[in-house]
Amino acid sequence: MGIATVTLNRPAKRNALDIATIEELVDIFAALPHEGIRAAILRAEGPHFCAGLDLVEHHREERSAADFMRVCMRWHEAFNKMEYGGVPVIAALKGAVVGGGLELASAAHIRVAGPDCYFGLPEGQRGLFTGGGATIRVADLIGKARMIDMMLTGRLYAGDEAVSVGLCQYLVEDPETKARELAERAAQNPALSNFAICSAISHMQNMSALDAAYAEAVVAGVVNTQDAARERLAAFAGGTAAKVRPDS
Ligand code: 1HE
Repeated sequence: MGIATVTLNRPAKRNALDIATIEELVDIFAALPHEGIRAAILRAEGPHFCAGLDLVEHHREERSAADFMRVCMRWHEAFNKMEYGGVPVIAALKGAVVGGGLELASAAHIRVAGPDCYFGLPEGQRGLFTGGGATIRVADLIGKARMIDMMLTGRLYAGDEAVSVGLCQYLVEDPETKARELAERAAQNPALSNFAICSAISHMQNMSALDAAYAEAVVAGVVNTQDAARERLAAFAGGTAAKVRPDS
C-alpha cells in the first residue's frame, strides 16, 4: 500500500554521494509527500550502504569555500526533505554507513541495521568536517561526546553497541525484510498522524519547551479530531479495536 523504495545505486563507488545523487535525493524526497506515498524504504545496492561524500569528485572539483558551502546546503535540502517531509522513511543499512552516509541515514525516521553494518565518521582522518547535518542529527542520536570521539579517533560502532548508543533501532539478519515490515506497519496509520509524527516532532525539537508545548497542542488539535481518528475511537469504544498487548 503506497510504499516507495528509494535505492542508492552507485555500488561501484560504494554509493558515495556526488552532487548529482544529492540533487536526485532532493527531487525524490520533495515529491514523496505529494504522491500518496505512505512510507518509504531507503536501501542501497552493493555491499555497503554509503561511503559518504564523493571524495574523488570533491578532490577533482577543487571547490572554493563558497562552492562547498553551497554543496552542503543542497545536502541539507535533501535530508531536511526526508526528516520534515511527513512521510516515514525507514533505512535498511549494511556494510559501511560512514561520514555523509551516516548523515543520510540519520535523516531517516527508523534505522534498521544488518550484522555486517558499521557506523563511522572518518571526517577527522580525511582532514574534513561534517557538512550534511551530523552535528545536529548524529549528536542528537548519540550525544556530542560520542560524536566527538568518533570524529577525533575514527571509532566505529557496530552490532549491539550501535543499537545501545542509538545509531540504529533494530539489528537483524535481514534489514531489508525488516524495513519493509516496519514500513507496512507504519503505513497502516492514518497519513495525517504519520505526517505529524514525521515532521512535528523534529520541528518541536527546534523550539523552546514552551513553544513546543503550544505547537504540540495545535498539532494534536488537528490530528486527534480527524475523521480517521473518530473512526478508530468509535471502534475502540465499541470494543472492536485491537488492544495494546505485548503479543500484538
Ligand atoms: C569512493 C568513496 C568515496 C569508495 N568517494 N569514491 N568517506 C570515507 O572516508 C570512506 C571512504 N571509503 C572507504 O573507506 C571504502 O571505500 C569503503 C570501506 C567504504 C569500502 O571499501 P571497499 O574495499 O569495499 O571498496 P574500495 O575498493 O575502497 O572502493 C571501491 C571504489 O569506490 C573505488 O573506486 P575505483 O574507481 O578505484 O574502483 C573507490 O575510490 C570508490 N569509493 N568510497 C569516492 N567516499 C558533506 S561532508 C561529508 C564528509 C564525508 O562524508 S567524509 C567521509 C568520506
